[in-house]
Amino acid sequence: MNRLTALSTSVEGFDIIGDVHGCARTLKALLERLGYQLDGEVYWHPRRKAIFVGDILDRGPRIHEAIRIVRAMVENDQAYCIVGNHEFNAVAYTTEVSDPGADPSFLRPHDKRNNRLIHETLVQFASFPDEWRATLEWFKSLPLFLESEAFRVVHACWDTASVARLRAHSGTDEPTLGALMDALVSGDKELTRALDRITRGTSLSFPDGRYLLSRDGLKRDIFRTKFWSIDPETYSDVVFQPDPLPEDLMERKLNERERRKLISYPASEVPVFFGHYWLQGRPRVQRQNLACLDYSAVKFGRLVAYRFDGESTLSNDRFVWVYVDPKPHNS
Ligand SMILES: [Mn+2]
Repeated sequence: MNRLTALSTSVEGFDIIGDVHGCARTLKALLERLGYQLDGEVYWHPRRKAIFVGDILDRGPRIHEAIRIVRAMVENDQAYCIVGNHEFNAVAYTTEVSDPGADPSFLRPHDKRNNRLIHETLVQFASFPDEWRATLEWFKSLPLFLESEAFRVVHACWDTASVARLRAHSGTDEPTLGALMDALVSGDKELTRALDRITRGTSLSFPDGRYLLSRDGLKRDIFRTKFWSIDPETYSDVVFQPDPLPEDLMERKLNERERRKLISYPASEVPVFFGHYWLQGRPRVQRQNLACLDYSAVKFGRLVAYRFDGESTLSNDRFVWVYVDPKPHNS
């Protein structure tokens, strides 16, 4: 029996919380709205536990504080947190892969784009070097996904084959990021792909060598796809990324090879909760067994939770959220 199953029998339910990205003030407001109380440094609830879908850090104004809140809850058994692509990025950015004596090179290259993404996190931890080191170790101790008889939690995409691959490698049902690091450093492609799939989701290449210039000026030759469309036929049925596709590609039909690369989650399986997708608007389930909790908090959207009590059919009534204050420093 894994940790989550053991716990489900002793609590009334779980509050699953989307990508925080350093919006600590909003996180505190959401926890309070959900009935959590502060005892010393730890938020707790008499009958419920919180589950964070990852991406606590980067981008926002209060990254250091957000990590302190979540870590204190996890270490005091009031919450679980899984690894998002940003927790993995931070660990990879600080993990050397070069031979001793050579110029240091890192699992995640220190290029302009990657430097920019982690910059705010490093600035906020600059005065706390020991705590930053401990935080990276804590990230490695986090599970890559959670599963119980009633539900599953993953950052971007529940892909059965990738989950099986990660379990087989670690020899446990609930592998941590730390259990993969040696294999990732030695360049294990299959494992890298499995981790990428569950923390970033699926993507497709643009056809005919075409590419897209994103709003931040980067050239993209792939576009991110969502895993919850049923029988998708065209690119517009599967694209999710914030930059829209060129118009003439939107109605392009998916070919067989592209369809095979996509993943779809069966309607007969237990609910999956995830983050990652920068959704906007009023939170609602994607399907009766799929609920995304990322509503772009750090872009002044909403920080969202789903109050899960074990139901097999998810309901739009179970979402709770806090609007993020549009004044940039109040997030
Ligand atoms: Mn995110």
